Amino acid sequence: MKKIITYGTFDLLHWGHIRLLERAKSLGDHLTVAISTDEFNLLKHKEAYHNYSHRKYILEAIKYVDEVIPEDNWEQKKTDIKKHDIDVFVMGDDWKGKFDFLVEQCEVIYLDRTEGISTSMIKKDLQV
Ligand code: C2G
Repeated sequence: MKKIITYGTFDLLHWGHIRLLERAKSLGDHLTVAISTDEFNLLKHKEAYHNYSHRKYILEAIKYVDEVIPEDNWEQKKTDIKKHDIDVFVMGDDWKGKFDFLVEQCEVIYLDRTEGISTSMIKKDLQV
């Protein structure tokens, strides 16, 4: 079984996220998503509208997602890849190059980010 992993906050889930998850899953048979915890989001200078447990609940309902685990820190990727026997690490290409150090453990693929949608755009457009 070819196992894929990706990481993110996935707040206010939108079609750009779904397109990423769909393409990530199409690379293998099993997709694990590591969702940033609320505490880790603070380190990322991000404040999610939905808390971790609600973002996890939403992602677990997505047909492309097989498992959701917490992302607590920047350093856990290497151990995650080993622990979950991951074959491919996937991220949107806004992260291009940032995780190339993982190539010693698994394939690293950056997928093109979906233009025209983002969580911050949604928040801005909805501001009254
Ligand atoms: N994404 C995308 N297109 C968009 C928005 C997001 O392809 N229009 C992708 C991002 O490139 C990322 C994933 O969706 O691969 C999740 O995006 P975020 O929730 O913004 O994740 P981020 O804050 O970038 O966290 O350790 C890695 C970090 O946790 C990544």
